[in-house]
Amino acid sequence: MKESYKTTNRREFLKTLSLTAAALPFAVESAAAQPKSNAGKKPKNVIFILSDDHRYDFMGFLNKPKFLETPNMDRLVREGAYIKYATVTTSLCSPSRASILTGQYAHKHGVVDNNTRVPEGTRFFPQDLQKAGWQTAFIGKWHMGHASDEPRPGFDKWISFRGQGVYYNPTFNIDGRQVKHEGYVSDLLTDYALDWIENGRKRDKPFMLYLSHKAVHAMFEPAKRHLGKYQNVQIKYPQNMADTEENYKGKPRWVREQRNSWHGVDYMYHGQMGFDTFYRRYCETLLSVDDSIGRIINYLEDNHLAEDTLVMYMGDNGFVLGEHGLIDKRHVYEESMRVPFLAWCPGMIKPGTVIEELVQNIDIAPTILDVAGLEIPNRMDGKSFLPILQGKKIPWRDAAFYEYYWERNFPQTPTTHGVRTDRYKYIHYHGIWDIDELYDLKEDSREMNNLIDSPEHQKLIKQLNDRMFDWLEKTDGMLIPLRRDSGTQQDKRNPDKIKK
Ligand SMILES: [Ca+2]
Repeated sequence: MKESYKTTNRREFLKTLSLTAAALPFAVESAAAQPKSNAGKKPKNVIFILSDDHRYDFMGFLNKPKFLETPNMDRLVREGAYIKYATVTTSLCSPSRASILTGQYAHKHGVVDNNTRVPEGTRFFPQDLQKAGWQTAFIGKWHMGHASDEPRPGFDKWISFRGQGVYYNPTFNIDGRQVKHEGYVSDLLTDYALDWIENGRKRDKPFMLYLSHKAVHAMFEPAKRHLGKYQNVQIKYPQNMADTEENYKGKPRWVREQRNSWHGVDYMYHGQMGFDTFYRRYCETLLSVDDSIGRIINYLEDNHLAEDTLVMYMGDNGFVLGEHGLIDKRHVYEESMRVPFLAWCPGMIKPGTVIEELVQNIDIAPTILDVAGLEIPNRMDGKSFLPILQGKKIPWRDAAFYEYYWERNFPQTPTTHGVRTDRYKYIHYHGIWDIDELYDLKEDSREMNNLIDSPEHQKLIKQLNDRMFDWLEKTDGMLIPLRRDSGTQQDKRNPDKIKK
């Protein structure tokens, strides 16, 4: 089953993309038909569009789920680059957002949970851009600390809201003023983004727009025009969702235990939502993000900015929809660690580019600074992938590292360290009496066959463990951070489902 699952997906993917085969990099015979290479050319401007909790494989062109349509994401893939194995260094909103803005691992920037405010003195890459004469705007969800929506350093224009915000009729902090709105948050943020590009910036300077959506975070509320669109679709449950001995053979105990928690399919958000509604609303809510991408790129084309502007679309972390009996993120399984990542710049990126390098969230800041022609500061852990977008081959990391710190108010996921190569993933837990994990992702993309006790993999496990601790030691990651109790307590088990 594992192989046929994989093969089908691959076939579906190729079938979908074959509609645009003329421009595809793996269609060798079409290589001669490519437009003249733009390698080395840099765009003048950058638009970074971030979504919240959008998982890597829920995009129309990947055909999973089959009913989901994301024509604008598909267009970015067709006309730009699909960064296939993009991952985050921590699969949680605030830590990942801080990693994007600083280019640093969570253990360096210190935002290790969703309640920690960014430490004073933290430097964000837009501050460097501003200093270099760029116009910068932050529009949307900041969510590093819940209490404040005040403007942060590095932005000429600031439109944001506190914490998670709301989907309908939000109040925004606009450059320090509280302004009430009527309407749907994704549409309003896109309105403001386009208005700033059109009217808000100084036109003689390059610009960087950071458009940060609330969607598609729980509790999902689609735009009215999308609500109910998928009401009658049949949902295909992941094969590894059922509570069977086979599904949990070789898995750590905490995984099965988490089924009956805020983040499990048996006690979803403490009984607030059933799985089918959850799945449908997630897909419907995502459509407003796709609409937003479409409006942005259409505007750029209509206003002759497309060739000069690099547009990147990314999710802040993945999301699990039933795999292993779980929902949400935090752990290091593929659905949580991987994120959607697309890049579009008709003046620079060859249409249909598929990038297989292990790009991570910490690479965004260095890449944007590279576009601006700035040196990458030593404080950043990431690396610019601008040359890769330009079609060049450069030395790149052969392993992506991962960390997640246990949270008192979400105690169901343990502190986790991980390392993912192009083939293997090693997972090492801390502070829990349980087993570690090793997966061969080429043979077992759903991470069901734990090889941690396999005799022929012991040498590899030792190597990956050494590499992981070398990484932690070299980057000052050997201390586990302790934070004061904070946040609401999503820490219950459903008493009806506890086995006596
Ligand atoms: Ca998130």
